[in-house]
Amino acid sequence: MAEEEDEIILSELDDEELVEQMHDDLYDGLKEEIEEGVRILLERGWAPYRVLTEALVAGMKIVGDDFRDGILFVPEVLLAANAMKAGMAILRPLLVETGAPKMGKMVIGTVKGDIHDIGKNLVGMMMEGAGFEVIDLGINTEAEEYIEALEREKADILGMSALLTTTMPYMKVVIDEMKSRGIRDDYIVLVGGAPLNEEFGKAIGADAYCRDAAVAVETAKSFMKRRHNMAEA
Ligand code: B1M
Repeated sequence: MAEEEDEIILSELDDEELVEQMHDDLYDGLKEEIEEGVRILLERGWAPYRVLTEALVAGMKIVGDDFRDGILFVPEVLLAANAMKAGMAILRPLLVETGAPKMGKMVIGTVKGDIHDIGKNLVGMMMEGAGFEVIDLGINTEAEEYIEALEREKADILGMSALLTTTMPYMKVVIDEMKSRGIRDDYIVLVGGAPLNEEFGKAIGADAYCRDAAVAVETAKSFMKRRHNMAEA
């Protein structure tokens, strides 16, 4: 009886309480609760992007902070990541729904040695939502795989993601390989991931560092515009 009284009915919470509860549920890796929370917020008229940023990404930030501080460990973080992905899977079709003509094509992947893919997936979704075609190479991507996909797909943009300070230098390996093959300037190279910054992006020879998925979309759009203008001139 006492247990029943303690049970939280997500749909009975107001928006603020529900988002707070979702942060807790994400922290605890409760996949089904996250899926339910996402659905409730959507039913209440929340825009998919708002659900994504306020309920999921903000919740993951708390997980990340406690992981950094040694309060959470890999197994718990994996559960949280799975719950986050389940929420993202509901949002994905809504974010990518677009009748717009294709803006361009992007090849994206997390670099060699790195298995973090939530941020990369999010960027892919948002790019698709903005009308780009996205070829996702997944995690642990080698230079050769990026280059082969760029050429095969006749892509416009290369997107690379890295979440570890030990894997981010690999982005330079990829760009240097493109340079040595004389194809660097054929593509727009965008990089992102939590440990990067603008200075790093410049230092490795990328066209731009993108702080988050929304910035990646805006940056990609503006580079594509420039590209088209140059092609027309
Ligand atoms: Co990892 N991990 N992890 N981890 N993990 C971090 C990155 C860490 C910062 C945690 C910490 O200490 N606070 C730390 C790195 C420290 C460092 O390098 N200085 C760390 C570590 C150490 C590790 C392991 C080494 C732990 C271990 O085994 N001892 C290990 C590494 C494994 C490997 O890759 N070889 C590891 C493993 C894992 C899990 C498997 C448990 C899991 C990943 C699950 C998965 O992705 N499928 C995991 C997670 C979840 C994290 C944290 C908690 C969250 C990352 C995340 O998904 N964030 C992370 C802590 C943190 O980042 N604060 C951490 C949410 C996501 C939406 O944000 O990925 O930043 P983010 O993406 C953003 C932007 O960065 C940007 O846009 C996105 C959306 O706005 N962006 C791009 C990202 N990529 C882009 C590409 C672009 C543009 C923008 O291209 C154009």
